[in-house]
Amino acid sequence: MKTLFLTSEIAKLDPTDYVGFTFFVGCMAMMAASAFFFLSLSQFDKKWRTSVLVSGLITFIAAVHYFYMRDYWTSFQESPTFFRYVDWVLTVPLMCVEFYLILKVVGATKTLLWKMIIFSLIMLVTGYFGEAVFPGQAALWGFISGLAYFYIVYEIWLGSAKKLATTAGGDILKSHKILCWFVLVGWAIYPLGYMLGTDGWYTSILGSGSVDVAYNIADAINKIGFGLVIYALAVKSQKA
Ligand SMILES: *C/C=C(C)/C=C/C=C(C)/C=C/C1=C(C)CCCC1(C)C
Repeated sequence: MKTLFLTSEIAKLDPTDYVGFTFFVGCMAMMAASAFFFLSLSQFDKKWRTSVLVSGLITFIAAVHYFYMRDYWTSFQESPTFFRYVDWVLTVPLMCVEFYLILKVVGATKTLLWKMIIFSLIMLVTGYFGEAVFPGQAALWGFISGLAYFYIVYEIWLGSAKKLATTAGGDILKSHKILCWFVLVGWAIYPLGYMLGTDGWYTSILGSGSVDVAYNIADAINKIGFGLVIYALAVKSQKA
């Protein structure tokens, strides 16, 4: 008869592993933010509850992925690229939904929503091709991904989303502007991280693994910060 050995292993985190440390902090930050958004839900009326709920879903989905990514990193000391992109494919479209939800009162259409979702998916799928499937052509795929990214930036800064926000005015316009800055500056950290992880740009300067530090910092800023802007808008609008 075969003897079965059950070994339970937990990967050790080396105290000098600063990349692993950012995965740990990312886990905790995403969990804490989710608890904050979810537990605040009962203070909002129906209209704002959905927006704050989506903020919580974004950080919650990220928290679960960060659990897997932290484990993957501590076990293999390798970028968890697959989990990373699954996380983004789920959370970035939800951020597009946030733009749509706050602009719905002034007539945002589903067409606008779908346009943003489709371009964000093009951005992420082509980015994945460059990072994981065809790393030899990282520059080409990164360029295509960048075009889709700029389309999203255009749409919210100058396109129809901007026009709707102007019509809405007041707190909605103010919050829309802050979210626009998140997409222009906060999201720009990702292509910089992509270049850190791709040979030929500047891998030699910071070493591999720095791509994950860049992505982890960017996720904390963009997912939690973005959610807090929505939360603050909900609090203000409800008071008015
Ligand atoms: C919560 C996750 C977010 C907000 C992720 C955003 C990701 C990006 C904006 C990624 C952009 C990329 C480029 C613009 C070019 C290179 C490839 C990517 C996918 C890293």
